[in-house]
Amino acid sequence: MSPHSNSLLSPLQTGSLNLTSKIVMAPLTRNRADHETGAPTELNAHYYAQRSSAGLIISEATQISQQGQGYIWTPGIYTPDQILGWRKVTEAVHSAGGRIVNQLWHVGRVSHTSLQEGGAAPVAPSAIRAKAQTFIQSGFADVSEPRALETAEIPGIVRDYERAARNAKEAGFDGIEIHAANGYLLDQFLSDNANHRTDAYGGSIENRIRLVLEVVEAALKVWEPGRVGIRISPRNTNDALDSNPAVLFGSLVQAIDRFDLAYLHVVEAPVDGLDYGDLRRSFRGAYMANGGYTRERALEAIASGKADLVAFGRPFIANPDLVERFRLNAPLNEPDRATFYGGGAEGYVDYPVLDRAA
Ligand code: 8OZ
Repeated sequence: MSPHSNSLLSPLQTGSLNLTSKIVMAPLTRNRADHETGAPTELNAHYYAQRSSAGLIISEATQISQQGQGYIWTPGIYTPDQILGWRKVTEAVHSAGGRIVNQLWHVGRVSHTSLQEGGAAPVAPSAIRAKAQTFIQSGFADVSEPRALETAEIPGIVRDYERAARNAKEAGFDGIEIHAANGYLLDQFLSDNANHRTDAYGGSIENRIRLVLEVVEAALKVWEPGRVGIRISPRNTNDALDSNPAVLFGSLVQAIDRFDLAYLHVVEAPVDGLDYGDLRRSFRGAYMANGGYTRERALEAIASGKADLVAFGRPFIANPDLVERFRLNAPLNEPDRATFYGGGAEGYVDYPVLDRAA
């Protein structure tokens, strides 16, 4: 990694990504893609462009295939329409001086038959239903009973990631982030409560991390490593839980380090026996911290060297000019939960920026 100053607001080059500050817009599911095609729209382009002063924008989680979709109205990156839609987004962000990477997503068992082709069962490492909910056309619903992937199907999933990575490049993104967090497919393979497989993808830690490593390798067929990041969440949501997350995630990060990726993005919820400083020290690329950070905590994390980058989610929903507000230590708008998921412009592109005259 290139020399980096220890100030939140100063630039950072990591890999081939030149970031104007260490303030990152976290991936945020907003369920406002075109309802027919799953393609991003002009409205989505406007929303991202409004936030282009972020040091880096990570796109909302984007399914790599229809099978990888788990919520209604999330965008995809597997059809020509979707590539064109994302091109509007990347062009709008670049014209406004920003950078944006595409978060590649397969939800695995966190899905519902109503979102799957032909009403099929969602796929998972093992046929174990998650104690989790999703939202579908009719509102919140329990996730459906999944079926276990055949060993012979796994190369096809890896190819879906590779195709998505290639599509993201065609769509004009600056890079990609592999979503291996929050209880979705890759996290399900990692976690021993969700992965009961007896083939080369289950059992030992070496086997459970295999799919993530194959997906990284697939991404690197398309992208240089300095434009690829990965997100993990040792304390899982969506019911993917491992019996020994400290050892599992320690091993995973050590294994990933050899790829020279641009960054490791970590949802830092407390986990027994896991020291996030240890994870950070076993990774040579930039360490991106995420999880309820405030301006104060972020300044401290960067100044003390605990993190190289800090990702903010909800503050970016409500404050398109979050970087400017942090610079001035100005007050923040409060996000409105009622408009987080689905809907249109309201609660999406209508949060005010600071009045500079004031
Ligand atoms: C909130 C609602 C739906 C999906 C994640 C992609 O947790 C998500 C997500 C968040 O990573």
